[in-house]
Amino acid sequence: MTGRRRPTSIVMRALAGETLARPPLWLMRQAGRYLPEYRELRRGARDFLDLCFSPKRAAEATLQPIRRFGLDAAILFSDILVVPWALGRKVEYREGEGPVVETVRERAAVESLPHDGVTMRLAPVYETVQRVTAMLPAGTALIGFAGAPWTVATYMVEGGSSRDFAATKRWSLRDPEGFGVLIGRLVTATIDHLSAQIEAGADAVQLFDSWAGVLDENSFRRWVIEPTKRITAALAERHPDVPIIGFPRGAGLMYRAYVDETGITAIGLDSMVPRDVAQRTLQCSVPVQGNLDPFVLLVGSALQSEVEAILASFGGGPFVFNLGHGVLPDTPIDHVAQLVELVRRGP
Ligand code: 1CP
Repeated sequence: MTGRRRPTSIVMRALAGETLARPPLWLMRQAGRYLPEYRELRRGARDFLDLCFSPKRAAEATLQPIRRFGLDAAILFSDILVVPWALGRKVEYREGEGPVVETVRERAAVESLPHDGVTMRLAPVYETVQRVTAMLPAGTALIGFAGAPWTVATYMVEGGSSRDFAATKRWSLRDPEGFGVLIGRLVTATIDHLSAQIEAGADAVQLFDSWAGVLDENSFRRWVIEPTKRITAALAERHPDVPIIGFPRGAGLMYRAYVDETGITAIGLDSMVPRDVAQRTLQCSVPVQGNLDPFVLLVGSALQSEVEAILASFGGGPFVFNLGHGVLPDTPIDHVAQLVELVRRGP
């Protein structure tokens, strides 16, 4: 079972380093609650994980934004927390509260996690990939994804979302070896999970390191760069032609080391990164993706000028237009349609 390749997709061309007259466009969290058709689909599912693990419905959620806006890539409908779930932890999504994860806070708990079976438990996700692959318009790429080990670890250690990541930072500083065992388990699970998505048909994959920005330099090297490097090395061996987009949100001045040292193919920029710096110091090495502020899209009044500024900064090199983080649930659909129009029209 080998994934089909979509050499005609402009996303794949940009990720391969080509500069295009009009950049490809997709949006992080392009599926989800801002779409009425998603809310309808969600009502029909028992809970969010049920939706993630129903291939037919998850495929539908993946395709909804493609049908509505004709974006250049679809992103698999799933979540980063399916990996802790596949490692045997309870995961629940409570309305208005965010995810709740059964905690892992010491080495003994890590050692009790199952050593294999992750891809077996996540088989419905790969079935979703196969379904989407069969239904996508030619020229629309399919992006698979996983959370990066550090970010997934924060949810497992904190038990959910966090403001200060206190428990994770304490553990990683007090007992780096024990915490390192958790990171190591997540590295392995992530490699297997991404490989299975690629084998089912994903054209490219993205690693979401949403909380990379909260670490000091040493910790960033140890818990963000090193694990990412191990993942990209293993994937490059198994699937040498599949691009890997790294998204170390909030990495700031560490973006450069991340690009130089991890082996990722392309870099996702958050909205805080100054574009002139990113253009000079990152786009010369790898294709860039980003970085419209999701609030600019939500409010709408500065949309045109921001899109023009982004195209002016990055349009002269390999570039994939995206947001700097996910679409916010209150974003008006019209604003997304306007954004697509503005990017298509070009500078
Ligand atoms: O109520 C609902 O319907 C659930 C809302 C929702 C959705 C639509 C969650 C809960 N996850 C998702 C899908 C999802 N998550 C996708 C696929 C859809 C798409 O992108 O179009 C992806 C790529 C994710 C990735 C994800 N999940 C990240 C990384 C990106 C980011 O936003 O930083 C993270 C951190 C999560 C965890 C998560 N899942 C859901 C919530 C509410 C959260 C917590 C976010 C937080 O702690 O702030």
